[in-house]
Amino acid sequence: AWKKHSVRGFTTKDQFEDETVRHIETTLARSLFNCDELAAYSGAALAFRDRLVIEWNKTQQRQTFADQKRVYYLSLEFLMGRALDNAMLNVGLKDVARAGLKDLGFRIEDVISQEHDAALGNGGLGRLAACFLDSMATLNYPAWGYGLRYRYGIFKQEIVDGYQVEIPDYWLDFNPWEFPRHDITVDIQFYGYVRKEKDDDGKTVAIWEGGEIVDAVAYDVPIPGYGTATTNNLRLWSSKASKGEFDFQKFNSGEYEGSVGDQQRAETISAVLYPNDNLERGKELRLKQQYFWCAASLFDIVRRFKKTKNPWSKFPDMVAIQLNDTHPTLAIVEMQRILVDIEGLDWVEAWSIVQGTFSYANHTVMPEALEKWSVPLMQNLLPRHLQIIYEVNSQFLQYVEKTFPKDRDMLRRVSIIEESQPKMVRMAYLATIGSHKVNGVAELHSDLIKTTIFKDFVTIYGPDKFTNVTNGITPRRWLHQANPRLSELIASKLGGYDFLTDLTKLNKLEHFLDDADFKKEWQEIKYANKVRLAQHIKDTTGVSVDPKALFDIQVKRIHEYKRQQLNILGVIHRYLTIKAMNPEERKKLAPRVSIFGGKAAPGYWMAKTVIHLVCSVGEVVNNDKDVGDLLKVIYIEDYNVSKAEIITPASDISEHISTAGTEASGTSNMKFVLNGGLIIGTCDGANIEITREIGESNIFLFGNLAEDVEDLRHAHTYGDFHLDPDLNRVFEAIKSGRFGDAGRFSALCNSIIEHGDYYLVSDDFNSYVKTHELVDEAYKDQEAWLEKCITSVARMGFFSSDRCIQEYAEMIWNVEPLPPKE
Ligand code: DL6
Repeated sequence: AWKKHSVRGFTTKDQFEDETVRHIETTLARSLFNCDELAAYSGAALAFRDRLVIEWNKTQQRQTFADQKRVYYLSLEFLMGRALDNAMLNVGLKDVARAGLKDLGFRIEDVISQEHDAALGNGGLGRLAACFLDSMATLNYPAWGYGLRYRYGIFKQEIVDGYQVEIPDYWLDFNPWEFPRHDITVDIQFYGYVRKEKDDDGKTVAIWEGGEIVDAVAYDVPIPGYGTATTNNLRLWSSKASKGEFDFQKFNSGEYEGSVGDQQRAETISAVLYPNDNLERGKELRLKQQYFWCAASLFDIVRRFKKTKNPWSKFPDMVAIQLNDTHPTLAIVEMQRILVDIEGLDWVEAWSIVQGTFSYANHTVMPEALEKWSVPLMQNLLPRHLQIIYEVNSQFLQYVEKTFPKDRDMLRRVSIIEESQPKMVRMAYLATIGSHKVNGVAELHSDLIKTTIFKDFVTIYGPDKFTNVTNGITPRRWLHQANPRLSELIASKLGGYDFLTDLTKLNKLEHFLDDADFKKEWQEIKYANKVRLAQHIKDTTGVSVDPKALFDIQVKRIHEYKRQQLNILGVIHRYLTIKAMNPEERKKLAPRVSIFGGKAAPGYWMAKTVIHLVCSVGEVVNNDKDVGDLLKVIYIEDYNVSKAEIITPASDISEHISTAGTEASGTSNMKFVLNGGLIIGTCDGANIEITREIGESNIFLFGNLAEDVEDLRHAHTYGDFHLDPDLNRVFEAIKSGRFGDAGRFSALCNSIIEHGDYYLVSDDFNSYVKTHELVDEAYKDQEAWLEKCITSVARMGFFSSDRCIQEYAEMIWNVEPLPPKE
């Protein structure tokens, strides 16, 4: 009887329209007479959601019955962006939807743009997690993501009078993509104390008691693969007061307000994403978030494993848990607690299961971003976990002492506990000790971690524990969805869209370098993308920019190490140079639009000053009639994933100019090149591998190398610092008040002039300016420029996140794909 009721998704335009209208009228209870774009979006999203759910259920069933190893990707951030367009493309029904929506009186682009970005991340780390989910589903890996369901994602940025203002991002008004699972609720304990007692066999057992309980409620989000029926699950946890805590005790005794207060306190745990990128603040609520999410996820994973009735020794054969940076490191400790305290395994056996299960990806070497938690804080919040950390540390140090008896200082250096005031738990060390593999995210970065933060660990464990997996991006979102015309043009030449699942196929594009029609169309597409961005700039800032000018773009989080300050100081240099040019010289110059975008962490004052400087320079330059279209300076507010989809395809050149050795990988560099833009960059992160793939003549590299950075910084601290003369001229202009009140920028200028220039702005300035001159020259020869762009796209195959996921699967997780049956 069940079979005849099986649900089928729509496949035709008429069925899509029926489904959309049905949802608008019934699920949303909206009359068709006042159906606006938002209602059309909601109806279409629900129609697509139904389709996803059908495959999602089948995928989950298949994975359960297959009883094979699964991977669990633990990430505190998933920067998903919009889901509808992605769902349409992945299930291959965008044309059906376009036609259906047109019938109903809507343009598909207007409908898609109604969706609020799911912005549960700060930047590269969270977006990487989103690309990985797409690749894992596309490659049919049995994989789950686990994260937190923040009520407020990354703040919305408004630029008011040239300053960043933060507005809360409440994104859950209407979110058709999640399914609350009120039946899947886990009790999470905090605080309390640990009691030791003897069990029946005389073994001492630890019992964690008291404290408070908060409920974790699961919300599931379907993740469709591209061109496959596999639809994986992203499970996000939301916090809620535990029923036992809330309902009766206080309420019945008349403490109504108190009980509501408890409820609010519990809900605070998953309320807001911490808005810091590459910066840790050590706040108790953040640690609470981390434990809440790790404990709920581990409970879920263990429960699923126990259903298989396999012995514990099989756990690492059935479960791979990937840590996205150190934020989920408590999962290691929680797993050991479950095995020893709850399941009664012997310590050593438990620890070997833990190490066999976990792997850790490091995403930064910068000291300010490395997580450390104060011991007293952890003692109070998670008393049993701290004991376990001490025990893990003690056994590890005993091993180190035995193996390296001559290096007495090594124990201090590698201890999980830093002997500071207060003592601190070094999470990167704990993650390394508790994992079987540790990887960096680009070659240079993976080499650097082996010679800096993990140097001693390479000595202790040998080099094989450490590996590299260079980051990648999903070509579905970052080419096909963001740049549909370019994707279509490529498909027309390569005989189909296979390149979207095997990006190395792009290399055939090099055969068309002499095809005049192809090149003309390529150029027209780039121009159309620039027109679209110019329109967005006009609509949002009121400034008109000429789409024929060279678009020079730097969009990413604002951070001193990413050096937006170098860029804007370079722009001022350009402005001063133009002002000093005669008309003949000016005629030779390619007009430029310098475009910036990105959010500053609310408490990061220097980053906010950089934003203010960009806006102040824009105010002067854009209103200088003498300069006209030769230079425009734009700040695009509220840079997010959906804006990136408009901005990325419109660049001629983009900037990836971090101080060498500071950017672990970068991923927007890959997105820009894949969309036919060239890049100016330092020898840092993935820029190096991009250069190797596309060829040195297709990239504009400049600046000092990572190996020289330490010496330069050292020299600066001993007074060996020379301010670049061109940079000095720029500072003089700022100090003269040419860009508004100079006082507002003095700290920024002085960080370079007087305080050691930690990010080597002055050391790299000359090389940066000269390289921009090469860019100007190269842009004049449009034919050669175009050839560089096409050649680069053709050689970007390596940077697909599919390649990256395959490397993780084979080298680190040891999981096999589980494709749907035909
Ligand atoms: O690996 C993804 C991304 C890299 O591309 C960036 O270079 C890197 O800065 C970023 N790292 C972080 C570290 N945050 N923490 N903790 O966001 O990861």
